[in-house]
Amino acid sequence: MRRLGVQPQALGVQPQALGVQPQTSSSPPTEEGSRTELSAHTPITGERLLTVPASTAEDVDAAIDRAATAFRDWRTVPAPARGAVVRRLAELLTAHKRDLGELVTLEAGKIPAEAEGEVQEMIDICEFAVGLSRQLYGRTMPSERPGHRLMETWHPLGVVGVISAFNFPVAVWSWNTAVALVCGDTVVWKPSEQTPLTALACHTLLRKAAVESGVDPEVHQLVQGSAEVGARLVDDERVALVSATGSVPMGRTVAPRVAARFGRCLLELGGNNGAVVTPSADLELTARAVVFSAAGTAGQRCTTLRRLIVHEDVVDALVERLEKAYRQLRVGNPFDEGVLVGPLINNRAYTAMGAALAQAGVDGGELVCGGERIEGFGDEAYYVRPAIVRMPAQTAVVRTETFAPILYVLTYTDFDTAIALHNEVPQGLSSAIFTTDQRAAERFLAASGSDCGIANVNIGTSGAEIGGAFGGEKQTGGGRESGSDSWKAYMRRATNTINFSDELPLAQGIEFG
Ligand code: UN1
Repeated sequence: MRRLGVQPQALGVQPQALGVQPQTSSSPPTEEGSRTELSAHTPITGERLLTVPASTAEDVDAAIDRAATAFRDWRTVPAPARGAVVRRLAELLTAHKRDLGELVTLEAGKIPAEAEGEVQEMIDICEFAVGLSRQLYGRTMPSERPGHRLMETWHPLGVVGVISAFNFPVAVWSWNTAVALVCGDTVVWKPSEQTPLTALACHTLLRKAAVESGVDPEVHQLVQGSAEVGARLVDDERVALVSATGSVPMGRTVAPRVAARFGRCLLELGGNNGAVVTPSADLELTARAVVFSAAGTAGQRCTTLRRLIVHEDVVDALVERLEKAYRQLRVGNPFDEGVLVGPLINNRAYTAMGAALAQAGVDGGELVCGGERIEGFGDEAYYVRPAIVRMPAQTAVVRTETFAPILYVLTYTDFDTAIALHNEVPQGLSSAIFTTDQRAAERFLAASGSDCGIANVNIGTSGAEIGGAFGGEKQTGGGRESGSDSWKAYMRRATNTINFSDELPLAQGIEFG
């Protein structure tokens, strides 16, 4: 069993082994003002771990400049050769899986099994991207003109700005970066302020992979700091694509600013994921899936299950099972054996959870279990018992994403009402149905069913594999990352018409002169 000390080293976590060079004093002030520091904290105890320099405006500008310069050569490297650096990255991630997982636990507070799962997700997307590097297919279409060929080619886009969130501090970065690199783009990464060490470790491993593969390491840049640092990526014309993961309010700021300069945006914003449970559902399987999706990661996934819409015939039986399982969940220091739920990221998350539960009570909700803080980890460490609340209606608080482990249970009598309730939220990321009735499953997946980017059958809303496209509709922002053909967002398409005849026929049969 590993217990947390003040320093990550006390855990056996070796940031230096991963290339993380902590700073103990401020770097010198720059022309644009004094350099500020970014403190890495752990939500496990609320203690400060290490300090890293925050990027100044000048640093961000220089990073974008280096990425833009590196792009000029990188775009001409054959895609399979670009894949070599991603393949090497996968090897390094595999070699450092445990260390990286521990850093993720330390900074994001998720349990080691989930933290290592996140590192595995990085390895998986790297493997996907290596394969993709030989499959950036364009189409050939029949031309309407004799002696002509019509085709599409895909080209690298340029510099991709990646803005990522604390809760998946490494996987979401890798979805973007592995794919962007094989597509021939260069990357400037602005990670969450909460996870600077994890970011430094990944950045260092990628640059090492680049050097070992004979590639210019400037293809990847890291900038650290507050939202202001991200805003510089958003506003800079040299950044062709801004891929941002975070809250809906963040997306509302990013999208119009990128659009104003005709840049591209890929948004993965909030979710308020629901699951419908029909009378035919296997309740044992359903309960297990619900507990992982709703309470796992302390409810801090964008794919966390937040709304359970259950048929009136089975609602009592299911809630009873869930309550029993919730009461057995061990909440505590994620490094401790048997713990399944770690801390909330910070005081803000804790306060938001309390406010949501209070409002749910005002709305007539009945607390089944959970919601209480568990003391004894430090004043600045926020551990809560995951909560289940039975709601009489889908009130505003249920329609709002609260990034904490609250599961609202709603009841339905007819299937159309269940679908309507399910879709009656502004977000559209992930969804699920638990049923053994094929008709119900198909109706949920049909055009008039779930309106989300992810719709599952007999699987929870969280824990997607990298092979599929990941993202959602409505306020979730519409972007797709990770597998399938998401790579197209990282490239530009050219349509080419080639005339190999000695005539010059015009399209649409036009005669000109
Ligand atoms: C996120 O919470 O931003 O599907 C990403 C999942 C993970 C990714 C979550 N593979 O839950």
